[in-house]
Amino acid sequence: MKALILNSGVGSRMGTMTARQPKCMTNLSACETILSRQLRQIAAAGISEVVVTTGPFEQALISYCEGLSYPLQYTFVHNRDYQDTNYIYSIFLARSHIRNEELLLMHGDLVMEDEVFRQVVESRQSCMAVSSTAPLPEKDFKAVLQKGLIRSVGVEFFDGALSAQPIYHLTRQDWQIWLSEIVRFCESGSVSCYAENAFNEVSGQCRLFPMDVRNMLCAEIDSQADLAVVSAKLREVENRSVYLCFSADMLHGGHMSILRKAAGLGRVTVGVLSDEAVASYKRVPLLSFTERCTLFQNLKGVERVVEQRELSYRSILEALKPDIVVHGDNWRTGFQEPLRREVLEVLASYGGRLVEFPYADNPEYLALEKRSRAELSLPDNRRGRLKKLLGQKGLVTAMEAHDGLSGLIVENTKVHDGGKTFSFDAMWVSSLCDSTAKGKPDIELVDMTSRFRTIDDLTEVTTKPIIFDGDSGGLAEHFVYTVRTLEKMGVSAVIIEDKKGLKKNSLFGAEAGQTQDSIENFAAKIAAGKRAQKSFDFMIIARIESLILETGMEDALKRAFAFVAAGADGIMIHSRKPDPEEIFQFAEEFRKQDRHTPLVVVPTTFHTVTEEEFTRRGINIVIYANQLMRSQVPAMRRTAESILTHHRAMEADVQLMPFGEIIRMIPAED
Ligand code: SPV
Ligand code: MG
Repeated sequence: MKALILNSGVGSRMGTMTARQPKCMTNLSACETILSRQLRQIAAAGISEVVVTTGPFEQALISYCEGLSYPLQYTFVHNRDYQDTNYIYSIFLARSHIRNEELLLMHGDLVMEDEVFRQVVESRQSCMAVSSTAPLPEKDFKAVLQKGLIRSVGVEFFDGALSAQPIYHLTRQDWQIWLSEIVRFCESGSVSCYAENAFNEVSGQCRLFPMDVRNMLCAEIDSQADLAVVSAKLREVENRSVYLCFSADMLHGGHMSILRKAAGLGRVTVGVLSDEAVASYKRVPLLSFTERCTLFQNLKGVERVVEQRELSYRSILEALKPDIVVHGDNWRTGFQEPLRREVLEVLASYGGRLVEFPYADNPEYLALEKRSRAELSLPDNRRGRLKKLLGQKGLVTAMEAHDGLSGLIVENTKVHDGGKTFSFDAMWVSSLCDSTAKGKPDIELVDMTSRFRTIDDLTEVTTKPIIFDGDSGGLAEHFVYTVRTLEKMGVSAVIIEDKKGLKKNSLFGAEAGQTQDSIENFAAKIAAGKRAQKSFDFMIIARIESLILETGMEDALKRAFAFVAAGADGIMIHSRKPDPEEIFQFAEEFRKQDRHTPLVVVPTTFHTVTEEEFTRRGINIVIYANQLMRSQVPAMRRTAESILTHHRAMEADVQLMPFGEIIRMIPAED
């Protein structure tokens, strides 16, 4: 695309300001003239060739353009008869340079905000800037529309017309039609009228669309009074505060494009979403919050970076009160729709506005996101994430997964509520559910090789950190190998319980004839595991069975401190009472002496306690140890019974999910 700027006019209404230089060299501010602003906008849009028609003070204009050092190639076309002709004749003189081109045509005294310029340049169709909100000017251009297209442009139209500004984006085809008519006009001596008179003759053959800029700044400067008004409006525009929020940890063209557009609207503040908020609705960011802040701080056009703690914009908007919030239009539907509604409500409360740009759904960007997920699933990356989460979050939640499919449910289930998004942080590979899925009792009968296969199935299709239920850990001599294998597989933590002999599930309690290991033995096993560990971030968590086996609170606490001293990275305290009191008491006593070691609970029986209360009681990890399996068993049984009862499948169908939906949960490799 080429740009054509018409600068042959005398600008007599500017008084002394045009006595020694052309009007386009009039200063809008200390560091910008009308022309330098236009050329900056042209260069920023990636247009490299500019044709400038000149009139008075041609040499001054040429030197000025060249002195600006924009990456632009200029062609200057002088209209010697500028006193006696109009710009239709200047275009005629320039015709050989602009024939057969897609053209950006603009008057040299036009000042517009970057957003107007961008919209005109990026239009796919021929267009002219109009305003549906501006009052009709007495002497300036107005446009008359017919069937959504511009039919006539001139100063003489009033009825049903819109205020119009002479900046056009013209397709090669439309421009060819108009230019031919300009040539015909000039060759027949019509050189003192507007180029638009020629357009009006052929507008029926063109498809010139109105580009409604409403009350954005787009104005010609004809007089010193115009200059004062436009300069003031420009200052206002450039001081407008613009806010947009990013969760990205990898920047692509789509992000740069929306940032550029935002910068065209004013001074940009970027909100960087907290790690926790990003993880809740998308995935754990590959770059930490601080790194992501640095990324944005160093981008051109970003004036300030702030933290946006939650997905909801309410508190940040109430604090910053930006004039404009910018967002992609993809949030008009789906889970972000309530967020958008809230933004509109807050903006309305103080007179701000929302500007939405088309969302870039580029397959390359989707591929980048896929690569990030793949990155997250790699062992080295996944392993350390539990420790990181513990550092970032008040409470980490883990849900049981016993095969690839239940892993996908844990990975992808999200609940959107009140502008927040909730999802599980981690996966628990339960010995109980892993055994049950195989129809086996939970007595360390399913051997480690088989348990590792379950982990393999999970790591292949998910990215969330894994906490492995290591039962008693077996012999210390075996446990050291288990630790190494788990680390290698990218598991984040193993929890081993202080039992010995034939281990039974804790929910059976002391009646099942279970025996607790001695403190010394178990502490030695933990210490051996810690010595064997190769990576820095793998965690060995000691599980205390004293409350299950009813050996008392004192014993539980004594063990906890001994196991921490032996190197345990966390303590899991278990109970099978519906009343959470003994868990709370343990946490309280433990925290008196140890404020940092993570505490883990499995609230299967004491399920009334909320996550919020656990957080208050000093708990760090809540494991939902068996709920997915317990929901699948009755569903399967109901279906089996229904088919046996009715001797067909139809009656069961209402409770079944169509397989198409199940398949959609399974990631496809491409
Ligand atoms: C498991 O899920 O296998 C556990 C927790 O060990 S519990 O069943 O509560 O003992
Ligand atoms: Mg278990």
